[in-house]
Amino acid sequence: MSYSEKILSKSVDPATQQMLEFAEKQGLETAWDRYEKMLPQCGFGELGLCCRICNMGPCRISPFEDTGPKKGVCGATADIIVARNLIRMIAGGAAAHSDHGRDLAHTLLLTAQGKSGGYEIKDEVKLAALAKEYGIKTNGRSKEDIALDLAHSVYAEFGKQEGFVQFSRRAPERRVALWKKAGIDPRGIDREIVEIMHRTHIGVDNDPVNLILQGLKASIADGWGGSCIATEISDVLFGTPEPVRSQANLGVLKKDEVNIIAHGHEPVLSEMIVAAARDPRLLDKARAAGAEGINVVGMCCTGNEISMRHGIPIAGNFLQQELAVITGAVEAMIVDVQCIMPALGDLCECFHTKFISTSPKAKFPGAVHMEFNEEKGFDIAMEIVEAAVDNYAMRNPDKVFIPEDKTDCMVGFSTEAIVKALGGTLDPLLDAIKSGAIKGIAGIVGCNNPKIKHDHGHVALVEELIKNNVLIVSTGCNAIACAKAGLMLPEAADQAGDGLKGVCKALGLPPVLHMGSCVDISRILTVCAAVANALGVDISDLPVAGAAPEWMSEKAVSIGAYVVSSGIFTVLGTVPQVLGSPFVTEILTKIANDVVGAAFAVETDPVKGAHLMIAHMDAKRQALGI
Ligand code: MSK
Repeated sequence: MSYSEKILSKSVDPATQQMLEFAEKQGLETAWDRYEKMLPQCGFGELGLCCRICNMGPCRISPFEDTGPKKGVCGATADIIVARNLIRMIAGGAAAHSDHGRDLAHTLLLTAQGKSGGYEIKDEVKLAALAKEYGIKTNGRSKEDIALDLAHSVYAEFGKQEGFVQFSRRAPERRVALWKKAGIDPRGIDREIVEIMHRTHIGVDNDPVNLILQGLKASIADGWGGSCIATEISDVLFGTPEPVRSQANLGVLKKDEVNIIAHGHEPVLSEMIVAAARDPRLLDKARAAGAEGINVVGMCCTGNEISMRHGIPIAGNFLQQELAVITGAVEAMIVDVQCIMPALGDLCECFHTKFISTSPKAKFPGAVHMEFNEEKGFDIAMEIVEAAVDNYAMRNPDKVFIPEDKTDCMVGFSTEAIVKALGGTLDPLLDAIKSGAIKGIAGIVGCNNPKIKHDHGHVALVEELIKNNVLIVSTGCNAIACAKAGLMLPEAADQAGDGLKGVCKALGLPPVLHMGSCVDISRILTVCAAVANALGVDISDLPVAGAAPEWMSEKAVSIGAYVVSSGIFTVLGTVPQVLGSPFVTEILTKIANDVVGAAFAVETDPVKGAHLMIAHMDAKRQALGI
């Protein structure tokens, strides 16, 4: 493979290609290089057949029929080991999303008590709507009093021992009845996650079906619980997103400004960074240092959060975090939690970039720790931004290389914004689906993964779907890939099939709607529930499908599990570590249909994946008689 072929094989994104070439010339290592050094990856691990749960192991089950051990020291078979490993991934993902939700609940509580530093209740309409869902009185009460009750109620969801998670009741009644029948209606968020850890301990649950059912239960607690709380409370505190113009890709970094990247997930930190960067004193200080201003940009889901609410540009998705540092133009990489590579520490040392960790839950080698807390949110954000401004003088212009690529996009399609764009009701969308102008709706989400050409899985899948009149709702790193590819502009409707193009042109909408960060997949669930309720059917009856073309994280495993548990057929573009158990594979790809009315498929070719989704939508349309 020639040098340029090698670079082109790694990413479809021109900015990424340029930066990879630049990095290689400088001798700087990236995730792609480390991935290559890992090859061949452990075959037992790839199949999910390695068990490290107790110290009699590690045990490895032979995948070959005739040779090698078929049971671990305790007697656990491949089916048990694969199922345990899988649901431990769900526990990790559900815990991450839900702890994000808990942090938002905490911020709401402090704000209601008047103890938070710089936060306020921005969306009183949503506050009242959520209060109504929880049966909290609103008449004649201050927003702080209502928020206090709401904060206590959502906080209680985590530690509940009995009953159900309130937002799960947004699902159609038939779906809830099905969850109850299957024993997977979650009682409390933390309880279901803890129960996974208990059941997967040596010598507890050794029935793969029973294990996977608990995995689904915890995932529902994530999607309809922890993630939903994160989304809804973020909207109350920071405003429910509305369509706004933004830009995406590394070209949003500016040569003559103090560049600050906010990377991670929770808007509690990034909202304050955005506010602090607008402070006149810091702006003056930046100018005094020779910069023309302070340029805050986002990365990964933090990028999605601040872009949706403020139009702040997004520098890139997961695999671009190191490339952003390699531009040599970043004064501070400010991180909180999730999807932050520990490799950033060593890399930042090659440049002047300050790598600033802020969460007591997430410390990194080589990072300066400036601990954030909500009581002093704005003040701490001011200190962090000031550290970035002070660092501008340390930039070496000879090391700066910023690719020019950046693409305009329209982001901010919360559920409320979509309904507003449709004229206040879902009817135009339902009519377009019934008439066939829109064949169906696809939720495309998830990460990047060096196992697949960067952004190719995302963009090729989405392009094929819109060509076939499938409306896309997108979050996470897929949303960033689509934004960079120009698919989040109303003009992108020209790439869609005639039916979808007509709908988009009539409403001024892009064919790919940016619905937010990973936790905002809860918005997609809410839209699906609303459409199903409007049609009087279950979510599994709708012509909808999901996909995670380049997924890699445990959060993505939990997302896939709750999307399927909600009745949505889901295509995975990278292979999950389950193939060591044909039985578990069959549960996930076939038997799940009998339990939750949906299942997974694995297809590494994104165009073929799109056609699996289209065939599924066609079958659902036929069953509905539309
Ligand atoms: S950031 S979980 S790499 S989508 Fe939410 Fe992207 Fe996946 Fe992280």
